[in-house]
Amino acid sequence: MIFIKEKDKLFLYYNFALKMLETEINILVDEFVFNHGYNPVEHIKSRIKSEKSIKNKLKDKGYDYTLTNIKKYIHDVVGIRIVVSFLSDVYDIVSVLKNSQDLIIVKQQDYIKEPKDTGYISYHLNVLIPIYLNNKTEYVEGEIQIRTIAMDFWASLDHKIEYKFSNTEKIPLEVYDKMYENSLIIKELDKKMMHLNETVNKYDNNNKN
Ligand code: 0O2
Repeated sequence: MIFIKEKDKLFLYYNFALKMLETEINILVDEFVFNHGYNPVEHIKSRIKSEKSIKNKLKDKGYDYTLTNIKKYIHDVVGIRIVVSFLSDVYDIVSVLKNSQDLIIVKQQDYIKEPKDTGYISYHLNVLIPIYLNNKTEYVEGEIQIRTIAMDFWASLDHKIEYKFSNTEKIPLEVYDKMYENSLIIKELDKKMMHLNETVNKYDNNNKN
């Protein structure tokens, strides 16, 4: 009974943190659009990690499903994904988030400079989000993933492939290798599209002068 009550409270706080983070990000992006006259964001997706997914992740890490372990070892119960157009937009958004007066950055992982062994490319920021309660402020951890549409395309399909194989079944090496190869194409494509965008911007500036 106590576990359920405490668990409800924990998830209530996670929900508050998600709302806070969504608002913070929307304001920061709107300010960026106002200052630069350009919106780098394609779409933003947010979620609270399901209990099933939390249980599985704790199990994979070798921990029991307890509230202490959720708080200690699961850093992405609160998760937001910001999908942007171009590679340079990722770093613009990262810099905007780092300048936030409310969020405290606790960890950053640049999987663009150093992709995961699977080929996964993305930028991750782990932050502490303040939630303003009746008589106190609590800080709740959340993960922000920032990636281009191309990286998102790869990661979404990778996720689908992963789900096709159960926990006991390993992804066949040939599938794994192909996905890794495809991630290299994604990386190259992102660079090409960014350079194309820079060329297009030059035309735009020439026409204005
Ligand atoms: P889901 O269902 O997307 O939430 P850490 O404890 O932080 O050291 P963790 O949590 O593995 O270890 O951290 P990391 O590296 O930040 O990865 C967390 C999330 O990144 C994953 O959450 C995925 O969303 C994404 N990710 C990481 N590697 C891959 C990959 O190879 N392919 C895909 N498609 N996504 C990846 P979850 O909980 O695994 O999944």
